[in-house]
Amino acid sequence: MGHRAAPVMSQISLNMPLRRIYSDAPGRTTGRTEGTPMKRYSAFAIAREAFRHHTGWTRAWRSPAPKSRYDVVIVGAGGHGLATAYWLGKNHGITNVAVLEKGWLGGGNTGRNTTIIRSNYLQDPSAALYEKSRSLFETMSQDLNYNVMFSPRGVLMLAQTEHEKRGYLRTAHANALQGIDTRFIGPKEVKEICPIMNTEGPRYPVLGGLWQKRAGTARHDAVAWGYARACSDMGMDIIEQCEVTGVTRDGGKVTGVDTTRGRIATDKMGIVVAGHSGRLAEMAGFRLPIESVPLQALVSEPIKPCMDIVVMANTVHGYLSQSDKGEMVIGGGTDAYNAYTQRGSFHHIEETVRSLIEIFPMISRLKMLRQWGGIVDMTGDRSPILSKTPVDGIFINCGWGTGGFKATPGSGFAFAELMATGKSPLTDAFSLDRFREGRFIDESVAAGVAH
Ligand code: FAD
Ligand code: PYC
Repeated sequence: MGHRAAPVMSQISLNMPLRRIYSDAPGRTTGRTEGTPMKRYSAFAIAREAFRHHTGWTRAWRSPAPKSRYDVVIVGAGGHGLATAYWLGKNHGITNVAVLEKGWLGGGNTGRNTTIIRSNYLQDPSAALYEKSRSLFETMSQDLNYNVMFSPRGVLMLAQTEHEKRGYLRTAHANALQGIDTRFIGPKEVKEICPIMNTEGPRYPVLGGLWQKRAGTARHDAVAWGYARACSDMGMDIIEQCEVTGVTRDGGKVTGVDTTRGRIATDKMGIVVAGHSGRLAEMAGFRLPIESVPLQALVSEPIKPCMDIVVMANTVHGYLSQSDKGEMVIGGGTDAYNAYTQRGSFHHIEETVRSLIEIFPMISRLKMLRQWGGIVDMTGDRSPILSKTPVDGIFINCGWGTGGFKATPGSGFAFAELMATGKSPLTDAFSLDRFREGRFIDESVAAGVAH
């Protein structure tokens, strides 16, 4: 059993469902018992296990039955929910916490995204939040003692119209004032950085791009697994296959949740369920300015290394990077209808690939290996909501839309502060009130994905 806790990253493909890797075989018990400290991963541990046929690995996180009451209940064991729990324990000493997950942890958008991390946003509150997050990715592997494979390979957002060029020049100036290291580069430098690109047309020649050298990618599942392991080690309960089906209240105050594994009492609750936020809010008795839409991605068969940066081309609605295994990771815009199904329409894949072939003609010969979709939660201003709610004791973290993976550690850091203390400088601007008061944080350009 223990060997399942030692992920061999190179053997795990991007977006492979977690349950195929760590599936809970019936009748098995956890390798770790309550209170046993987790074993540190190290070069020495790998060597030791190699000598004893990997029989000594323990499970990365416990699988407990729910207790009847917790100080804090987090709904949703995606990256943001787990990061919130982690920072509640680490920064605020709150460890009597349950993270409830209706499926398997990381099986939502966290395990379905294309892992792009950057902080080149326009507005000050967003720049602060995304840059905090990007900087936390730099030390995450060490902080969690878990290799999240952060790869600061650089992200380039192409300008292919004069309008887009002006927009990115503006962002570069704003980023300079915010202390974020981006710059606008011309077509010659674009070609030097990414030689496989066709910068000369046919429809939209490349006029330059917004270049963030310290941006990049990380292994998405590993982020969820690393946080889960650290939370479990702090004594928190991560309860999978536990769907929240109702929220109980006493007047205007939360008293607990009904779940498929029984009622759990709490007077503090964080809703962190991405595309399902509207449904949870409805259970709690309030409404959100959110629409849920499918967003999909695909990977090609693996090929030899040919591209060592991430390129996003919003005019033609596509983006591209190469995974460590050699697959070309491809995505486009959202599907144009609301839905809760985790798949997208086929014509969308065709449009995305057709557009990208103009910029990367060499991908025309590749076969698609697999395709998948997630449900993203879109706000009108394309900025997230990190906020108290009309129900006392309930906090909401949602609205990350097409771009929340990059925000995972920073979102957890800030949301934990909000939940623990009632206030966080990083979340102030992102409250629900902004929709009533007209304080929108317009990030439709920085979102970088057509919608
Ligand atoms: P999730 O990971 O979706 O976690 C929410 C969890 O809540 C889920 O596990 C779900 O099962 C659970 N849940 C829902 N309802 C209930 C319930 N009733 N009871 C219990 N649990 C429940 N962002 C980037 O920054 N860069 C990218 O390159 C990028 N690419 C993307 C590509 C695709 C195809 C998709 C779909 C998204 C992409 N994103 C990207 C967006 C990013 O994936 C999300 O913003 C982010 O992962 C959201 O994380 P989360 O933890 O909030 O949500
Ligand atoms: O937010 O950078 C992003 C992104 C890229 C692909 C999907 N979202």
